[in-house]
Amino acid sequence: MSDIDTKPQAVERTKTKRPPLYKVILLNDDYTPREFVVVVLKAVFRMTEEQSYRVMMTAHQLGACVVATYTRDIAESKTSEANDMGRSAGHPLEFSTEPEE
Ligand code: TYC
Repeated sequence: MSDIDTKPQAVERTKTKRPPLYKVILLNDDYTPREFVVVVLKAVFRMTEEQSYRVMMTAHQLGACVVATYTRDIAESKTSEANDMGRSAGHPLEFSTEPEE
């Protein structure tokens, strides 16, 4: 028998870490028409009429609502796209992005 140690000396692992996620939050205001908020949610976040209406009403009643979570780039670009739609139409509609806990 030879003295050579043939046991594997280390287990090699490839760890694929999930990227941190960011929430997109819809904030309530007193002026943007409800229907417009629904239009933006459907267009930018690909939600159905029912999902959009529910998210809009939650923000309307509670002050804010998490729309969805994405990787940072996507959360930020959807937030600007949605804010641009509000601004272009002359509404104070506001979305913001924050890291998920
Ligand atoms: N509060 C608005 C109104 O009564 C509607 C609205 C809902 C605006 C949700 C923003 O995130 C919002 N016209």
